[in-house]
Amino acid sequence: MQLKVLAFVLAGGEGTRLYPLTRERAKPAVPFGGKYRIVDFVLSNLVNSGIYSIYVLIQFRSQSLLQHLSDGWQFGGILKNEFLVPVPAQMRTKGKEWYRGTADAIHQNLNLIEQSAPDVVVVFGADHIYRMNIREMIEYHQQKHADVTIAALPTDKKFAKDFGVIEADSSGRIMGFHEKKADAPTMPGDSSRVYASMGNYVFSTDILLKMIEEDQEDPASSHDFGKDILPKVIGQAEMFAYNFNTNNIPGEDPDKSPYWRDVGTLDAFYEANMDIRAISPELNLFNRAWPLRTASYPDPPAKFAFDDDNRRGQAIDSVVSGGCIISGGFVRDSVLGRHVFVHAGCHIEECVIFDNCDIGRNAKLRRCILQKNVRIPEDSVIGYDHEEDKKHYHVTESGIVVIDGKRTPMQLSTI
Ligand code: ADQ
Repeated sequence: MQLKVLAFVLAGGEGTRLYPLTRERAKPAVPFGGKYRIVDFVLSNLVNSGIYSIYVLIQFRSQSLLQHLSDGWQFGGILKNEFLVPVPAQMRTKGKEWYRGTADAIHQNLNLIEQSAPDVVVVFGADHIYRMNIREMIEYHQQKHADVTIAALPTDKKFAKDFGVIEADSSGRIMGFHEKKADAPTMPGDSSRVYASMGNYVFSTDILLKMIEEDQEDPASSHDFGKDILPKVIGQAEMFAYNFNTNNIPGEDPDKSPYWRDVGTLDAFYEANMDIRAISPELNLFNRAWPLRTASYPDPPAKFAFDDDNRRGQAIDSVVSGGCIISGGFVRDSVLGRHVFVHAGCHIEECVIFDNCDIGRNAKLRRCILQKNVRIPEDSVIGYDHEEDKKHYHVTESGIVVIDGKRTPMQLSTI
């Protein structure tokens, strides 16, 4: 395959349903799985697939995301075809507006496509937890002589209202696209499932440019791929669905369905974190042939110690990041970010803990998400009595307690 590929990562989503995790940061910058951020999944998928020409389109509350990209991802500079550049809205529209929708985000950056003249443009969201060999999707796009290829996944029909639903024939040819409609058609021969768009697209460049320009002329359009463009171009372009279940990742069991989660809600976010902690986890981060890349921090390795009363510090079925100290506390079924200190006598069960938290002696925590820099006082009990928890914290429908922390203090130059 000798194709020039340009990637756009749509990282401008507000992520309102993940509030309060998104109060200070865009959804792609939300920490995940200990030391990672959500955006690391799509970026690793691109880089592991050999795609190094990447623009990341950013918008809402982008400082934390920018910091993360500069800490870990801004490679390039030596080879011209290797770059990862964050791009805020360019105000190229007549009204000089922010990105009005996903297609407008591409429109405002058409110059980047024109000046690099790629054969194909891949436009991927930044909001999902998944591993995908994007090279296979591009090969499929070529084999089908497609203009547009959409990654798709058979999904329970009750989720039709949350996704773009694709109608395709047995060859994968797309006959219809229904954005977030509860009554969207189910899959042929399977009335329990719909074929959901993953919001990841491969476009042949000429068609993308034409579609985007035409959409800009439409005063009724909200300039979104799913809402406006894809339903409109059915029949006018060669469109194919790429079945994500056929995707193969080097080093993974080919008989196992690939992992993909939309972590749009706090409960879904929590469950996806839980998927990495077991001894044989649903989402395995230990595949060295397909590493999940992220910023590298100079953290010391995690440490486990006896406390003064000779109690063991231990963590079972858990993920523990660099810089953590478990001193005589017990951690089970949890995901610990960087530099978490678990003091003597603590009992932590089924928790997701972001960086720099400190859990005071003898505290008991169950089914909690702790944001960065949380200090839990000694002897606290959280996650056992939701009526009490609700007085102090955000508690989700399924009973996950979300605890807010303080902002990370920045070290300034002193002169
Ligand atoms: P949604 O889940 O509603 O549907 P959307 O809010 O459009 O997704 O966000 C798609 C991606 O674009 C996300 O990665 C988001 O961060 C980013 N984004 C959103 N607005 C942006 C903007 N103005 N500028 C830059 N980036 C922006 C979409 C599709 C559905 C599909 C689901 C799969 O429309 O058809 O089923 O994704 O989750």
